[in-house]
Amino acid sequence: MARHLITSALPYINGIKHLGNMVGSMLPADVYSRYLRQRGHDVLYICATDEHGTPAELAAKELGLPVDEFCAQAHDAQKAVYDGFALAFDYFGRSSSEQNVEITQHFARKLKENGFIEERAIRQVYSPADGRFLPDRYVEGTCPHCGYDKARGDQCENCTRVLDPTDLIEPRSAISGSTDLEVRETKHLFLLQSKLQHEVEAWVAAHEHQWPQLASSIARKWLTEGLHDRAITRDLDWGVPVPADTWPELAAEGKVFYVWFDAPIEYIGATKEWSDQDPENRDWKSWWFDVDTDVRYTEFMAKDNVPFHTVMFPATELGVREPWKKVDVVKAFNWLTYYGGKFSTSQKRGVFTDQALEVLPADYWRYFLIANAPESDDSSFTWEHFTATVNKDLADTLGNFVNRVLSFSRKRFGDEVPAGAAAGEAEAKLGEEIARLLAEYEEHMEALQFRKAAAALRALWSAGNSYLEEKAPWLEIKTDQEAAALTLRTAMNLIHLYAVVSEPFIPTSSAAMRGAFALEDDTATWVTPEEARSLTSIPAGTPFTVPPVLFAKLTEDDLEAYKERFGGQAE
Ligand code: B3M
Ligand code: ZN
Repeated sequence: MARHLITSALPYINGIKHLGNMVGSMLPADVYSRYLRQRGHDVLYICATDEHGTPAELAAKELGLPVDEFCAQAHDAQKAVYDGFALAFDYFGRSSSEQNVEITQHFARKLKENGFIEERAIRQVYSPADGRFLPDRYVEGTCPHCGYDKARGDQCENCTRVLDPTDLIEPRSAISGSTDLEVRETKHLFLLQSKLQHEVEAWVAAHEHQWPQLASSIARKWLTEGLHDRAITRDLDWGVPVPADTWPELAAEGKVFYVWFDAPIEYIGATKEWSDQDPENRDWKSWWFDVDTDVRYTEFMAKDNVPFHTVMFPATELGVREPWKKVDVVKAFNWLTYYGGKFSTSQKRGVFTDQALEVLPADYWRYFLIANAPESDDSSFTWEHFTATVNKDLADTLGNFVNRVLSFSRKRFGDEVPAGAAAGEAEAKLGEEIARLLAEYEEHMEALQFRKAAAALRALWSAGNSYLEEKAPWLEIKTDQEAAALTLRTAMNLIHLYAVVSEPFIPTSSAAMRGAFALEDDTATWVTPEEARSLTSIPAGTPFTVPPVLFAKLTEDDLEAYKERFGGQAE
């Protein structure tokens, strides 16, 4: 048994996320956490809303709400959707928590003590029309690198490069649209990342062998471009305040830390939020402090977040000169596209997570998204692909198997698992196949290869169908009741095995499958190779019920309705 710390990139507070966000962070983190828990590991899965910065202020402004009120509401709204997706966080915190404020300020003080933070006067975009400085997303314009004309002052959404508002060509205020902008001088704190370049390089070199290629190549690219000193404070009303005991002047001016400075620290902050709810039994530091080899830490994120997690946050943690846990494995994802185009929160294109749940239950989405996760490349969401996958894999291969076996057995043998003949050659062959596929499934899960894991799971479901077709109990029953009973009992054992091993992907349907059998005590959390080979966990005589249809088959009309509602092509 090992201790696994798992985090997924913190979703911004500024709105309900779309399926592309879900598939590249929280969902795979949940699948992996569930899998590890089932395998008996000690798992802590932490996530939170990322509440500071200009996106929050702008979203609150749009709704005419005070930003703290907006964040409280938006946090609850996001949490409700994640509950709907059955995301089993150990804790889902808020980066505006007092715990995060405390730890962020601590980090900043330490960085200063160690010579990695200094005060500098900089020239910043000021908007006379708005009467304020315009940091980050408060400025929009054309990206100097790729020419994208809706680039934001903090990062270009198109080429993912990190920007400074003064880099933008033809800048305009995101508040008023004013192009009458000037540059004024103001003081800010700078994180001297350049001084940490060599240490970060050495750290990346020592760890990247555990990261997928996508993550290490992005980290390498950043290191090659060189780590630059960066302003880590902003002129905003909302954020972690610069501590007055250390920087009285900046604190008096109301400066707060830049959102990307405090957001990763919230992984720690949220763990403390969790711990503070039950301090007798939960020890946040035992997950984060001086635990280099005791805890395995895996982070999940989309590729645009990789530089912050592989280079910048490690630089911060290294500069603090305290033994804070650093990431072991960075699981990064490419983009999920909508009909080959961008899912876009700002342009409201694609399927949002709350809408997805209005259309169909979470398991349909969980399975489809993970089976098509953008791992080695971008992948495209289309309703055609989605409905075809649901029908083939979930409705036909899994759902139909479960229903067919249980209904047929009940009709011919009553409400208990029939005994039948002793297992023969076909069962031995099936058992070998199941054990082999299960080992494959485990291997892919452990390697964080989600598409491959989904394919192995699907192959497990298919193996049951092949067995059933081959044995054809509906024919056997005509000549040999005992033989038919053996086939059904074996198939019912498969159903129970599917319930156990499919749980990380489709927890609700798994519970329904498991619940079909009135076992005296069903404590199975996983399936051993021996159990997979023998398929005898559900003994003859076990009472069972037939659950309602697990997965509805989607029709042409459904498909048309989805396309009508969400748009059936890229814009
Ligand atoms: N909120 C960006 C994003 O949602 C940011 C991640 C923070 S992770 C510490 O993509
Ligand atoms: Zn760009």
